Amino acid sequence: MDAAKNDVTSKTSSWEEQQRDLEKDYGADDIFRALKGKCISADAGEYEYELCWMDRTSQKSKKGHGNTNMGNFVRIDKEMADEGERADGKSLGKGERLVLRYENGQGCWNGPNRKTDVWLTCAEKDEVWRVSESEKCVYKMEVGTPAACDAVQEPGVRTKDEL
Ligand code: MAN
Repeated sequence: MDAAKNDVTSKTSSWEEQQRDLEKDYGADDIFRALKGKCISADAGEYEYELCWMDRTSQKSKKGHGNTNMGNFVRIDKEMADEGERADGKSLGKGERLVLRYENGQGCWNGPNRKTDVWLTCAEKDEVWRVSESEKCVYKMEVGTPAACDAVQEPGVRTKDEL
């Protein structure tokens, strides 16, 4: 009897977890659901920065000073990018872009909890292009990904409002 009860309890909680997951915003056509659980990273100076899709961003010290949470995924927004071209082609460019918000990361000494805006631009492969810290503990990641491609934004192709 107990075994049967335990089975019902665990199935109920797994069902509830899946219900909550279905209510999360995974973007148009649920495109980010496929990326959930995957991580990509980039080397920058003292740190290695990591983006785990729909999960968290983090900063790992190369000198072994540990791993700092830079925010947990909260929602998908859209914002206008207005950036010049770059020789390597890895620019946010101009036009509407998806921005993934990661908030409430590890507290910053004398400052806010760390947070990250992850700006996406259509590209052929998932790659963290650049990471910057605009103010203390407020980070911006620029990321290329096929998940941001649609009819108006194809890799390497200028859209009308970019011309
Ligand atoms: C660490 C890093 C930096 C941050 C400082 C704030 O060194 O997370 O990015 O600016 O802490 O004290």
